[in-house]
Amino acid sequence: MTTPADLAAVPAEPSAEERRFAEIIEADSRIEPRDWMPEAYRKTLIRQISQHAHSEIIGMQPESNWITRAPSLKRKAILIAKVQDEAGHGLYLYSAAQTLGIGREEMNEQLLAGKARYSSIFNYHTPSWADMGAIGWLVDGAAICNQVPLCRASYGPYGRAMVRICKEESFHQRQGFEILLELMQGTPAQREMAQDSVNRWYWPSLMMFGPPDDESPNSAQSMAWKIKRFSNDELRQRFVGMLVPQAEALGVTLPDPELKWNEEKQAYDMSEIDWTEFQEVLAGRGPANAERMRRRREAHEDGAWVREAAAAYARTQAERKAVA
Ligand code: BYC
Repeated sequence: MTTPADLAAVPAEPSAEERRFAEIIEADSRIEPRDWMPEAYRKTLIRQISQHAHSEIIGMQPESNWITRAPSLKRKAILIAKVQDEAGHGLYLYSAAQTLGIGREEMNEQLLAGKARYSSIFNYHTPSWADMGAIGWLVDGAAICNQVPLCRASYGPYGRAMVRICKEESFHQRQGFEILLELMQGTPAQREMAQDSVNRWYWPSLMMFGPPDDESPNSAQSMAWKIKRFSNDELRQRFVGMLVPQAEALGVTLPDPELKWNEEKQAYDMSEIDWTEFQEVLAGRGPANAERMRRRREAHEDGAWVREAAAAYARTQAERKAVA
C-alpha cells in the first residue's frame, strides 16, 4: 500500500520550465535574464558575481597605494590605467549581478557591513614597488587562469562581462611580468626586491583559487550548472604549470622547495598550502583586512556628495520631462 510518506518521497515531475532550464544547460547554451531559473542558481550567481565585483573594487587599493610613488611617468600612467580598469571591471560585474534582481545599493551595503566576501588576496600589504610587478604577474595571472573558463559561464551577462575583463587582465599580467623582468635585469638590490615580492605573493596567489576541492562546498553544484568549468584544485595546478617556465624566464625562484615535475601525473608536485592562513584572512584577520574595509567606508562617505548631486540632477530632469 502506498502511504503519504511514500508519495512525499517520490520526486515531483520537473515542470516545463525546469526541463527547459536543464536543456539549456545540457546544450551548453546560455541562460539569459528573461529566462526562468531555479532560485538556488540565481542566488549562487549573485553570490559569486557580487563577490567578484567587490574584489575588483577592493583590489584597487593595494595598487593605488603606489600611484604617487611609481618610479617614472610611464609607470605611473600604466598603473593609473590598470587601477581604472579594475574599477571598470567592478562596474561590469555589478551590472551583471543587477540583471539577477539585486540592487547595487544592496550589494554595496553588504560589502560595507562586512557581510560580503571579497578575494583573500587583497588583504596583503604592498610595501615595495616590486609588489606592483608581483601583483600583475601572479595575482592577475591567477585571475586569468580562473576567469578565462568563466567566459563560458552558463549565465549570459556574466560570461560576456568576463570576455572583456579577461582581455584587460592579459595586459595587466604582461605589465606585471615586465616590471619584474626589468628589476631582475637591474642591480642586486632590485633583484632582491623582486624575489622578496615573489616570495610574499606566491602562496596567497595560489589561495585565490579557493579551498581544496574536498572542502569546497559550492563547487559540485556550480560545475553541474556550468558556472564553474573546472575545480579549484584543477585551476590551481594549471596555474603552477604556467608559472614555472615564466619564473625561469624571469630568473626568480618560486618559494616552494617541494615543487617538482611528476612525470607520472604529468603535473607538478607541490607543498601543502597553509590553509590556516587562508581561513584567518577569510575570517577578517589577514594583515590588511581592517585597513581595506576602513578605506572603502571612507571612500563611500567621501562620495556621498556625488550620489546626492546625481540624484538631484535625475530628479530635475524627470520634473522637466513631466512638465514638457
Ligand atoms: N577569497 O565553495 P568554494 C582579481 C570562499 S579579482 C575569499 O570553493 P566557489 C583582481 C567562497 O566565496 C579576483 N573567499 O566557493 C582584481 C565560499 O564562501 P561563501 C576575484 C574565498 O564560489 C583587482 C567559500 O570560500 N575573482 O582578480 O565555488 C586587481 C568556499 O569556497 C576565496 C573572482 O571572484 C578567496 N580566494 O569558488 C587584480 C572569480 N575562495 O560564498 C586582480 C570568480 C573561496 O560560500 N569567483 N572563497 O560564503 C570564483 O571563481 C569562485 O567564486 C572562487 C570560489 C573560485 C573564488
